[in-house]
Amino acid sequence: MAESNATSDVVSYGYEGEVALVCVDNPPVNATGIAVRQGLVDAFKAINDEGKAKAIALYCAGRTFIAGADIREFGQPRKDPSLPEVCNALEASAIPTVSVIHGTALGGGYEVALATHARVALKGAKFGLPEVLLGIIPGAGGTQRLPRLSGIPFTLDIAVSGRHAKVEEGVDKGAIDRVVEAGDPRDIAIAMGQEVIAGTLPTRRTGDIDVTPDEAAINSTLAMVEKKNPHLINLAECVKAIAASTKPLMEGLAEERERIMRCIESPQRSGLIHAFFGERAVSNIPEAKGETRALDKIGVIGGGTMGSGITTSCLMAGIPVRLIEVQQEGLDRGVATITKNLDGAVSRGKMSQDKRDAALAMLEPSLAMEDLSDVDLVIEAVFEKMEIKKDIFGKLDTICKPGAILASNTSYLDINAIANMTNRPQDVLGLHFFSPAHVMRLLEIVQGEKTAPDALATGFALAKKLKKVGVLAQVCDGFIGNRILGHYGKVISYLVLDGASPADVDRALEGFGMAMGPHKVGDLAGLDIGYMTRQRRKEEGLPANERYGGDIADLICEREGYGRKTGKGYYLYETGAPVPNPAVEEIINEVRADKGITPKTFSDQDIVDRYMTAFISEAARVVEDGTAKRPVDVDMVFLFGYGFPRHRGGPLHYADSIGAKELVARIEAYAKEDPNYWQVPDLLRKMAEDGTTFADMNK
Ligand code: T1G
Repeated sequence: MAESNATSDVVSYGYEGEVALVCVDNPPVNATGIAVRQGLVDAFKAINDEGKAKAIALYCAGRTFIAGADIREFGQPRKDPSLPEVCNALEASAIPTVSVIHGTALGGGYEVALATHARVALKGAKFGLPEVLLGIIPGAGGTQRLPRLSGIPFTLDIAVSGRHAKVEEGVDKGAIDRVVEAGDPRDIAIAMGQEVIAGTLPTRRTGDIDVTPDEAAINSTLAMVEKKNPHLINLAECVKAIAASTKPLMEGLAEERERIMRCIESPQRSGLIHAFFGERAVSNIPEAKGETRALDKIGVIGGGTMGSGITTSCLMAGIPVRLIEVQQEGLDRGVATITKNLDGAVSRGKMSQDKRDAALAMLEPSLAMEDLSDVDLVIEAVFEKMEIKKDIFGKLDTICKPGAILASNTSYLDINAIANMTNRPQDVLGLHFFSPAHVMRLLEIVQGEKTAPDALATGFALAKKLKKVGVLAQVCDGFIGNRILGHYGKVISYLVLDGASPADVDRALEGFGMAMGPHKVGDLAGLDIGYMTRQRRKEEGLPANERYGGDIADLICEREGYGRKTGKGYYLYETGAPVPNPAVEEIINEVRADKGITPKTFSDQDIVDRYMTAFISEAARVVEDGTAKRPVDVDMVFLFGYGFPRHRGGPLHYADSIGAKELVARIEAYAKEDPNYWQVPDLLRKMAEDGTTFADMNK
C-alpha cells in the first residue's frame, strides 16, 4: 500500500505533517469498484475523526487517476456506498480537500474530483464525462457540480459529447484549478496539501456555488441531440439532468439519479457497454499475443481506392510505405489520393500540418516490385481476380526478404490458394481492410492453414499500430462480414420482390438504427458492384434451389443506372437528396407480374424481424463453423466495418434480446415460404433447447 493505513485492499491513507494523503491503488485504471468506494468513505471519515490534518490530498497510484465507475458492475445488484454517496461524503469533509489528477480523470473519477474542494492536474492529463458513450449519463454529481464550476454551456459540451478534454482547457473553464509540471502524484499531493494549509491554493465546496440558468443552451442542445441521435434516450436525459443543476444540490442530485437509473435499465446501456468491452476483447486472444515480426517498413501493391487508403492509414500511424503500381498514371493517381486523404485528415483536425508533411515524406512511390526487397510486410490490394493475385504472390516470393509477411487485402478469395503460390505459406495471411481504409476501424485478420503464429500476431500488432480493431477470421468465401452480408442481402431483395418497396425497407432499417438504408447504400456505393457479382455468380451457376432475388436490381442497372454516380438508381438524385425513382416501381411491378407474385404488406417491424433473423442465422453459422472465434467477434465486425448501430451492440448481442427460442420459431415460420433460404442453424436450435445465449459463448 502507498500509505500506512489501509481502509480496503485498494485504498490507504497516511500523514505527511499536517497533510493527510489518501491513495487509491486499483489497477488497471483505479475504477471505483466497491472496495474503492468503501475505502474512500472510511479513509475520509478516519482522517476527520483523528483531527490530525489541516488538509487532505487525494491521489492515485498507477497509470491514471480514477478513470470512472467500474463498468463491470453495471447490471449487477448495487452495493452501497454508491458513488454519489461517496462524493457527498468527500464534499462534506470539514477538512479542506484537494484531488491530484494524472492520466485520465473520467466519469466517476472526475466526479470524485469535483466533490473535493480543489482540483490540481499534472501537465498532459485529461478529464471528461464520457458516460453517454456507454448509454448512460454522469450519475455521481457530474451534471450538478460541473455547471457550478464552469457553467451550463461547457457542461453540455463535455457531458453530451463525452470527449476527453485537456486539463489546460479545464483551467480556462474553471473545471480544473491548476496544472503543474508532471511529477510524482504523491509528491504533488503533499505540496498541494501544504498550499491548501498556507492558503495559496483556494478551496471551496462545489455544492455551495449557484448555477446561472441557461434555457437557450439547454433547449438548443435538446433539439440537437433529438435530431442527431433520436435512438439514444440517454443524451436527452443528460441535458435535462444538467438543466436541474439550477435547483438546490440535493434536489438536482436526486433528479440526476432518477435519470441515470432510467438509462441503466435500457438495452442501449447493455449494447454500448458490450461494444466498449468487445472492442478490447477481440484482440485479447492467444493468437494476438506472443512473438511478432518487425513492422518498420511496409509495401503496398496497388494505388487504387483500397491501396491508397491502406497506405494513408500506415503513413498516419508513422510507418513508411513503398507504394507499387504498374503504370506511372496509376501511381500518380494513388499518390494524389493519398495526399488528398492526408489533407482531409488535417482539415478534419485529425492531424497537424507538420504531421501530414512528415507522413507524406515517408511515402516512396515506385513502378518496380523489386523495390519491395527490404520491406517487413507487403499488403497486396489489386483487383479481386485470383489469377492476378497468384501472379503477384509468385513474384513476391522471390523478391521479398526471408521473414517478410505477405498479406492480401482480398475481401473473399481463398488465402490458402494464394499462399500456395509461394514457397513460404507460413508468411502469408489476409489483412482485409474496409473502405475508406484510412477511416473504417475494422481489420479482418485472416488466418491461412499454414500462417505462422508470429505472422498472425504481427497482423494484430499492425492493427494496434493503425488504431484499428483487428478481428481474427478463418478462410471462407467472404470471411466474417461479407459472408454474412451475402446472406442477409438476399432477404432485402426477397422483401422487395414480395411486396415491400425499397423506400419501405430503407425507412424500416433506418428506424432500427442503421445510418442509411441498404438501397441508399447501394446507390451510394454504385449498383454496378452488386450487378457484376450477380452476373459472376450466375455464370458460375447459382445453387440449385436458391431463389434468385436479383432480377429487379439487374433491370435497374440495365435500364436506369448505377445509383448516385449516374444520377439514377433506386432513387433519383436530380436535387441531390434521394427521391424514390418511379421507374423502379414499374420494374418491380413488371418482375412481380412475370413471377406471378401477389405483393404482401410488410410493416416496418416485419422488415426488421426478417432482416435481423436472416442476419443472425448466418452469423450463428459463422460462429458454429469456427470462421469467427466467438459471437463478440462477429459483433465487432459489424460495429466497426458495416455501420451496425452501436447501441444495439452488434447482431448477436441483439439476438440475445430476442432469444434463441423466438428466433427458431421465426425461421421455421418463414421457411414455409422458402425452405432453402430459411434454415435453422444447428447452434441456434441447440441454444433454444439448452436455454443458452451468445453472451454465454463469449465468456
Ligand atoms: N471499468 C472497468 N474496467 C475498465 C474501465 C472501467 N471504467 N475502463 C477501462 N477498463 C479496463 C479495460 O477494459 C481494460 O481491461 C483496461 O482497463 C485498460 O483499458 C457514476 C457510472 C481509461 C481511457 O467511460 O476510456 O463512471 O482489457 O485498454 O486504451 O458517472 O479505458 O486490460 O482487461 O481501454 O489506455 C466512465 C472508460 C465509466 C472510461 C484507458 N468512464 N475507459 O484507455 O486502456 S461510467 C469511462 C476508457 C461512470 C459515473 C459513471 C479507457 C481509458 P483489460 P484500455 P487505454
